[in-house]
Amino acid sequence: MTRLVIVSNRVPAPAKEGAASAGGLAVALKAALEERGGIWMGWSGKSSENDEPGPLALTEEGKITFALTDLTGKDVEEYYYGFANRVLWPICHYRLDLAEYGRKEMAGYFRVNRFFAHRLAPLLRPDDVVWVHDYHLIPLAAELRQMGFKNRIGFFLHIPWPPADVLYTMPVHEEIMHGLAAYDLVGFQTDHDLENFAGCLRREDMGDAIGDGRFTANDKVFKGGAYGISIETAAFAEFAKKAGSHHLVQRARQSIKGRDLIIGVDRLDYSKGITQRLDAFERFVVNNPAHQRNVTYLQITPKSRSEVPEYEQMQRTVAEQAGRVNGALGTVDWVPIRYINRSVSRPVLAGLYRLAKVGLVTPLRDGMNLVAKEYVAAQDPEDPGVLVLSRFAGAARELKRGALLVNPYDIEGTANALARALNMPLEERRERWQRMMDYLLEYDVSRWCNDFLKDLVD
Ligand code: GDG
Repeated sequence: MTRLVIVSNRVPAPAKEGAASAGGLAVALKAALEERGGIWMGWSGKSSENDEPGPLALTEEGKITFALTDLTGKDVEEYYYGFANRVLWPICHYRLDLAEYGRKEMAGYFRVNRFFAHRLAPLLRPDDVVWVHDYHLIPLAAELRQMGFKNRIGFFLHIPWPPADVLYTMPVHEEIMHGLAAYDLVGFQTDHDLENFAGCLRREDMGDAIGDGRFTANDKVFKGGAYGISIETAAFAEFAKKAGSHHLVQRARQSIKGRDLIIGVDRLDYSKGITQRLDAFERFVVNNPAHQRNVTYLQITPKSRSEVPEYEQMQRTVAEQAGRVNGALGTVDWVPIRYINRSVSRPVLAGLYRLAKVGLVTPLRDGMNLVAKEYVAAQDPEDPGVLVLSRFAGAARELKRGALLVNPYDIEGTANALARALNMPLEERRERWQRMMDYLLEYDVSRWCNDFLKDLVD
């Protein structure tokens, strides 16, 4: 079996608390590496003081070699914050109003990708299969090709892919499209993203879909497909069941006694629709006096990318909004919203999912959204909660037969869905949950990983 080489911006730390606690993606990719032997390369997360980052740091773990590189402060500023997170992230989430096109940042992005290619080159063997992850590293294959590498190279995009009208507002869209066309397989989360990609190829007569999952561009044929990422469903279900005895989960259960818990879990990011969701919860409480004082909404929101101005601003907006709603609707013995602006441990998170009657997952745009899948897997089969899910999450395409789908821009509609979820009879809850769970057990993260690698190698 050929070796596998994974390249991603960040590389996970070794798992300490067992499989499900590490996050499904890391577990699945490590298992694939363990099976075939291989390398996982990425940024160490550190920036070097000098202009020249030191040598690659290599660590062995079983049959896996982790290869980490530092970047310079300028690299991090331009490639990571500047282009990846202030251009590609907003553009791919349809937020062209938030994209900041700096020439320096664009150049930095391509420069760091070249740097990654040069760092990887001495480690690569001719028959290695390379799997590149996410928007930070789109030009990597083109750089490797330019250096003469003929290896199989695949790319998976974890975030959405926008339509041509949105993508083409970006000055370097051509380079980005050429970058994607340099891969042997380009994977997206959903068919919808794949269609958008084909539309982008067509728009400037660069290429087209030619059927059977194949595309042409630059006189070359390559494959493209939709591979919805998932979680370790069975392991996470077991993990959540056990998490019920965690002392913090018991304390949470005690503190909401007699009330229904609604849970929202998101990195603090404008794509997640947190402010619209708080509005919807407020509307729900106002419209449903019978539920007042009987419901608690818990929003867990770890900080994220605080160096980017839009995120820093949002941090204030969400905190103010939660405070305002609590001030307006709270009573001497009831706080409607509990807002936690930091990360909670994975066992506590799993236990809280299981406690909650409703999982409220309403991104404005999301590649997949693993929180939706984790919420479903964590439920008690005898008395499962209801998933209220945005139609703009990739997960909606897979879970639509069980979740209550909402348009997160429609505050009244989301408020109504909350009422419907909290009033849903047990039998309907069980049926809906079972449909979602059956799907998630079949299409778990190992399936995602194997399907992608099979298409890459075939
Ligand atoms: C990108 C795409 C795509 C969150 N808060 C805590 C915590 N989390 C964990 C969740 C979940 C993960 O973070 C978030 O994953 P999502 O998929 O929901 O969202 P992104 O971070 O935006 O991920 C997304 C994903 O890539 C994979 O391809 O689905 O669309 O945007 O696992 O549980 N974990 C802990 N404490 C927290 O407070 N322990």
